[in-house]
Amino acid sequence: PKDHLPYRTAFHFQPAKNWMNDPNGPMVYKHVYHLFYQYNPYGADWGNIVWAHATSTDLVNWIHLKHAIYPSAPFDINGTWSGSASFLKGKKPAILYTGIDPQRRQVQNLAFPKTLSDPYLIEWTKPPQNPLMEPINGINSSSFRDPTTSWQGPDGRWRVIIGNKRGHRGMAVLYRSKDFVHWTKAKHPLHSAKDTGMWECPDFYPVSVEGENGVDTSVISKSVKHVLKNSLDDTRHDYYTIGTYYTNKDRYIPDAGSIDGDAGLRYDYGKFYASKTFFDDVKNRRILWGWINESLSREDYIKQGWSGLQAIPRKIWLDKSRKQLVQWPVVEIEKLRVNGVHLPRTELKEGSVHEISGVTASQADVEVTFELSKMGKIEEIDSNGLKNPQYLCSQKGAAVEGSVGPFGLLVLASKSLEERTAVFFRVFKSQNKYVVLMCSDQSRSSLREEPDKTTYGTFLNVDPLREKLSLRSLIDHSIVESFGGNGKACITSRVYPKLAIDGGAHLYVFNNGTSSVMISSLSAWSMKGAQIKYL
Ligand code: DQQ
Repeated sequence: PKDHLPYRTAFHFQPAKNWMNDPNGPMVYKHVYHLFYQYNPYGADWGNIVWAHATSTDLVNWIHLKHAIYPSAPFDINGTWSGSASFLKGKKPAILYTGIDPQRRQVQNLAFPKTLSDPYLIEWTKPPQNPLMEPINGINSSSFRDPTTSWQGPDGRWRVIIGNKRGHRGMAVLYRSKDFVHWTKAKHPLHSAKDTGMWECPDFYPVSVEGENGVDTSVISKSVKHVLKNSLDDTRHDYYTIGTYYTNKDRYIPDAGSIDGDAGLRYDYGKFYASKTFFDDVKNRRILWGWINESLSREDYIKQGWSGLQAIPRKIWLDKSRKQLVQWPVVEIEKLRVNGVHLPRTELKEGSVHEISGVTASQADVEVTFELSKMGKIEEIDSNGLKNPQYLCSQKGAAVEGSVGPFGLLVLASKSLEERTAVFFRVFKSQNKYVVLMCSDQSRSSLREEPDKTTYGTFLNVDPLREKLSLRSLIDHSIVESFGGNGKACITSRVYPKLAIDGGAHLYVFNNGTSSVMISSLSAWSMKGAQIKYL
């Protein structure tokens, strides 16, 4: 019951209480989806980390099982940190994870399911050969963690990368193995980049150059490109590049224009960290899980007794341009939709705010598409303005009138709009080209002073004259996950309203620009809660 806890979510993945961070070892085994996660059994702050475990048959409703991996031997006695699952011959799952040893060194360990016939994989064992990889030969023992899903090269040998840094150079250290137990460090990392700091939770996988289907992690062919994602400890965001994996040299090289580090592309321009993908061979798609932390002080989340949730799992694939990825909430989440409200084609006049009634605004899914056929005068920006979209969004928030935009949604809004989170677009012109800015403005999300209300933003690679501008927001009490341009840009925010909770929450579509815009379609649904069971 969430009566005394208005910020608990209804359809996002979260444990009953306490601290949760990184998603670990996601996989599908015998048609059952598994999610493990970094968890503190004793409190709502980080510490005492074990691998908690839950399973699902639809990625929506979950059964929480007992902890799968926890400190039990010298090689992990001080913590069982992040890692990934791989499938060995005969579809046998194997987990590589980081253990913290008695000297507090980071080492890599292996765990196997005890009973392969059990689709829930409840019991795990650790082979006596652990640790399999140790921080020796110049590897810094406090920057050596988070093994990826392994892949097999054309020679049949296994490869895995481990996050690392040397000085301030971020690195993906490469290891190879014939039997998954004995691992040898390769001379060169798979990839590295200067001035990026520690690479946490790397993820390396192929994406098909055509269509939205996913491919298995070991697939190497002319019809795939590769993605390397790193979670940068320095900025706490997940960045990725798109490039080519050269198997002859075991090197990954980002495409020209695909930049390493914090000038590069992000999965999400709000909160989203330590993410990990897996290949779902049941539905032939690649799915992305990511951790979303609180925007509260440590004191406040300890007080509320829980901290952190997982984003709705997203299907992820390569955009037609081959220059960026596209993400979309897994289709299964749509089965929670009830009582749909559909707006006919409507002109959204300058300065208008239109309430979308009939949905539970604190727990909703909204999709809206705008058309900008007649654009009048457009705000100009120079190349400086193009450098920092988040800053631009904070300067030109929803309350700042523009010409084309701001227009979009006011979510988790109170009746008189003292509280609202604004997710919107604003169109600019720069050197005779249209530029679409997408923002999530939390500055007025709560009358409470304490939560962090930073505004987020990014540019959206859509031509607003030729294409419609679409926005989808998944709203779940204290989280808003927004997808612009059919998933070309994602922004996730955490908000803690005082008035706009439960029945006090409202949903609006607004236009604070001097040009009118056309809503070509708008649909909103109330969302049922997911079913969560505890074994
Ligand atoms: N969280 C884990 C580490 C990882 C970090 C520890 C990223 O393995 O580097 O809980 O959030």
